[in-house]
Amino acid sequence: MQLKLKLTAVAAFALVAGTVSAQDVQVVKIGHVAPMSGGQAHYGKDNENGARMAVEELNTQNITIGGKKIKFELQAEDDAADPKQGTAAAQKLCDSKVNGVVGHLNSGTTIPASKVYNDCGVPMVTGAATNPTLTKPGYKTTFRIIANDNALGAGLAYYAADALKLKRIAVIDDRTAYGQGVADVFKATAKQKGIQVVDEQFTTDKATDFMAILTAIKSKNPDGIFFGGMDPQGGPMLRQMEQLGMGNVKYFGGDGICTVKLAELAAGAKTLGNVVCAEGGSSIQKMPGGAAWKAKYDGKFPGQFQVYSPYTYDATMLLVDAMKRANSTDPKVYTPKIIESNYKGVTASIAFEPTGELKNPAITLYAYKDGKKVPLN
Ligand code: ABU
Repeated sequence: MQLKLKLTAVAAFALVAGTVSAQDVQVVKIGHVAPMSGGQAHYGKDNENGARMAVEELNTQNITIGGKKIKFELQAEDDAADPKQGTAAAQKLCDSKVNGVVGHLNSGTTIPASKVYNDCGVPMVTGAATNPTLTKPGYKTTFRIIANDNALGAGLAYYAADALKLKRIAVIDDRTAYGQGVADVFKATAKQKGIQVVDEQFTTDKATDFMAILTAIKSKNPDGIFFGGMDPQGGPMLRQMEQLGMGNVKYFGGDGICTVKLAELAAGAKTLGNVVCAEGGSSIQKMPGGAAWKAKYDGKFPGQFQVYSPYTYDATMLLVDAMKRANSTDPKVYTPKIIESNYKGVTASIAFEPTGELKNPAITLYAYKDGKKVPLN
C-alpha cells in the first residue's frame, strides 16, 4: 500500500511538472530493407546508415504528431539482394505494422516487394532501385527519389557517342532486373546514336570469373564495354580485362558499379581509369547541404560511404514530413500526402510525378582518377 501511494505521488508530480507519460509517447516504426549479407552487404550497410542517421536526428527534434510525442524506431531487415527474401522481408515489415518503409536497394527485390507493401497499405520510398518498371503498376504506395535507368543508360550512351566518339561497344549484363534493364536502355540508345553493338554476353550477380566472356568480346575488337550489374562483378571484371590486355577498352556502367568500393575491388587494375559510370542525382559536392551532411556521415560511420545513403536519409525524412503534414502516422491517412511532397532534402528538392517517380531527376557521370571516384559534370 505504501509503495502504491509513493508511485501515485511520482505520477502526480510528473503531470504537474509537465513531463510526458509513457501513454503519451507513440512509437513510429520505419522499416528498412537492403542486402546486409552476401556480396552486396557494403551497399546495404551504407543505405541502412543513412536511414539510421535520419531516425537518430528525428528523435532529437521532439516531434509531436496527432497530439502524441513520437519516438521513431528503425526496423532493419536483410534481403540479401534476393527477390524471395525481399518479399519475405516486406511481409515481415507489414506484419510488424511498420508505418513506412525505406528501400529496398535492388530492383529485383524492390519490384516484387512493392506489391506486398501495396497490399498491406504501407508506403515505400526507394532511393536506390532504378529499374523503370517499378512504378509501372501505378501503386499509390510506391515512390522513388532517384533518377531511373532510362536516364542512366541513355546518359551513358550519349556520352559514349558524343563525347568519346566510340563506334563499337559490347554489352554484358548480370540478368538481374537492374542489370538487364539498364543494359537494354544503354543498348537501344547507343544504336540510335550510331554505335554498333558488336557482342552481347551474360553473367550473374554471383559470378567472379569473366575470362570466357571477356575473351569472346576481345575477339570482336570493341572500343568499349557496357556492364549492367554491381561492383562485386565490376571490380574483378576490370582486373580480368587488364589480364587479357584490354587496357584500351572503355568501361561503362550505371550506379550499380559507381561505388567507392569499385576501386578497392579492381585491386590496382589500371583499367579502373577507363571507367565511366552514371549515378542518379547531383554529386555530393553539388547537393544542397551535401558536404556538411557527408562530413557528419563520415564522423558517424567512417569508411562506410558508398552511394545511396543520402537518399535513404532523405527517404526517411520525407516519410516523416508527410506524417507531419497529415498530422497522422497512420499509413492510410498520411500516404496520400507523400505524392504532394515538396521536400527540401539533402539530395534535392523532392517532388513527385503522378506515377511516384521523382520530378526533374538529375544524373551525374563519374570517372576514377588515381583510384578516386570523381564527377565529370
Ligand atoms: N540502381 C542500381 C542498384 C540497385 C538496383 O536498381 O538494382
